[in-house]
Amino acid sequence: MAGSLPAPDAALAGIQGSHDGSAVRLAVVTARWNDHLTIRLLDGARRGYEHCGIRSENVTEAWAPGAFELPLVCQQLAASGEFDAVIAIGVVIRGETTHYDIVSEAAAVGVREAAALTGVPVIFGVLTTETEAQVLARAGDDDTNKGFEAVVTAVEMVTLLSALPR
Ligand code: DLZ
Repeated sequence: MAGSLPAPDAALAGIQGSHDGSAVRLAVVTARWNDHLTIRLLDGARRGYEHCGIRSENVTEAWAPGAFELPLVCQQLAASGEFDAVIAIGVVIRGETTHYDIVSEAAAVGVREAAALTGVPVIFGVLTTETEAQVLARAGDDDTNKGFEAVVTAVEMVTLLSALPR
């Protein structure tokens, strides 16, 4: 069973972000590998823009060849100064070779490094699974779609960082 993203909770003490994306500028980079599946995550992300009130003129979408290439594209967009957050969307499914481990680790480490190097949230919307069925269970038409969750997470990170001391 796929877990789902908990919302900010007013009962929790301490600084939290919000899901108000009305002032958030977002870049979303999607991998073309497994594009019959990544398009489902991108559809979820597009519903996420609406859910968070992100203005269409504040969204830029781009495509990368595969998950391995996502970090560099995200890093360049993050460093541009034009976006408050960047999202990497991809699907890596285990096959018969070690490629899965190499591609999924490169994507995860690279996305983390892109955020650390630029100070801009770079959200990991990459599914790494054993089967296509596991992807489909996380790429449906509801709020548990991992593309949708990636957008909500991006907005929460942007609003959280702006609420914290610099
Ligand atoms: C080569 C490869 C393989 C085997 N599997 C995937 C995958 O499941 N998901 C994905 O996004 N990309 C895959 N790729 C492509 C690599 O990400 C990369 O595009 C190529 O190795 C070229 O650098």
